[in-house]
Amino acid sequence: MVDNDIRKEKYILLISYSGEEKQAEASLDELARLLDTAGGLAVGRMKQKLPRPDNATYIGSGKVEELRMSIEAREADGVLCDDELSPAQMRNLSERLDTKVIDRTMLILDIFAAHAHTSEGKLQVEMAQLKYRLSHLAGAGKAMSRLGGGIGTRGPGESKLESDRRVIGKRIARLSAEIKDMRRVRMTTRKMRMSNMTPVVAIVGYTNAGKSTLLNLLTDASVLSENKLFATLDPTTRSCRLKGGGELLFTDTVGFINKLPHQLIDAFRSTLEEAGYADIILHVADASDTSLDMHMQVVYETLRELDIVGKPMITAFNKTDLIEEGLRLKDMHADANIRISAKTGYNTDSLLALVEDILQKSRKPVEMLIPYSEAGRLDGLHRYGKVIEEEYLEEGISIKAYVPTGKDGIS
Ligand SMILES: Nc1nc2c(ncn2[C@@H]2O[C@H](COP(=O)(O)OP(=O)(O)OP(=O)(O)O)[C@@H](O)[C@H]2O)c(=O)[nH]1
Ligand SMILES: [Mg+2]
Repeated sequence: MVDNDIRKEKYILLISYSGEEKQAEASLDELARLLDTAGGLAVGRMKQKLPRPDNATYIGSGKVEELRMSIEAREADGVLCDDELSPAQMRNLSERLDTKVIDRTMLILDIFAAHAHTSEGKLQVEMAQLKYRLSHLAGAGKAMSRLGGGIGTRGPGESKLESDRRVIGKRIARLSAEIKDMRRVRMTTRKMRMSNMTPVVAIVGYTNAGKSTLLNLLTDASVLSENKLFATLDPTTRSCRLKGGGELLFTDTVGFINKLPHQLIDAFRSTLEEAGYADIILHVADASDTSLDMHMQVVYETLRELDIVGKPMITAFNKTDLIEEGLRLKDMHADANIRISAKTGYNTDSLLALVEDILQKSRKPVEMLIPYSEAGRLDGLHRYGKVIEEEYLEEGISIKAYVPTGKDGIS
């Protein structure tokens, strides 16, 4: 069946905002792309400037009436709100409009449910959905039960929609235990990887910035990269051989987004655990995006929230094939900036050189004599550190090399 044959659910996008109108529009643009990723279609928009969203109906009463007429005129199946609604707002809006009402959080959870592939990813999403449901059980009654199906209701948690708080609570406890077990297994794998001492570069950035495209280019991986939000959820690590003979591991991670549902923070934490252990953070930013500055800010805020701080960082301004040459690009947060195009390969060799350079700066020089009986240690030094001089003497191998600062015990 081709895409056109499926009848897409139609939504009117809704936002109440207090800042600039331009920002509200950009947020709705992103919401429309999220909806597209989830298989729905935006058929209209409604904005209202308010000091704060209305407690009862998110937008003002008059606007609700306008919205009701708009839904009829456009034959929309529902309303999609740019912010997470309280149970009362959801119930009131849904009753007054007599239609399905969903919010940004439900939409993102829905996309995550559809895109999670690993068993841990699936459990994490189910957990986030259950937490959302739990926080919306009180008083939501009709609004939740009238959802019926479709966007906002997919995923492993679906059949439990009507379950009571206790059942959901029990399920959350079981999931936590299962996730904990999986975490233990992952720690062991990581320990093995750490002991092989190859430097790890974590690729982070806003969703759709081009992280997976860059990983594919640098390492011949075949991670799905597409013009959708949250194409990647589960981390992938691949190795890249450097021209000078060294090796780097690149980890592609889940993208960040503005107004990230707080229920998903735990899922992000575990997905980005790898980044916490990386030697260097490679921040990929989409230079062609008009919201570039705001997106970079979201990346830094999310990294802070996840405690990924204090690591050497490179910001790669990607998609420079789409922008004018003179455009000024600078990220003051990063140790180094570079312009690249993951699509055309522009400057990606320089990027690797820059990674090497920054890594080297975070390493300390050592001189040592390795006895021939321990010659195996040389292998680790070559892979993890950078050997500058290697001389075979009678009493052993004399080495001058760089080893990482903060990590001792080259073996
Ligand atoms: N023109 C241009 N397009 C690019 C470039 N890099 C990536 N893209 C496109 O941008 C879109 C998103 O790329 P992805 O690699 O999937 O982005 P991502 O950061 O992995 O996104 P998520 O996994 O969804 O967070 C795709 O359509 C890519 O083809 C680039 O340098 N130039
Ligand atoms: Mg990706």
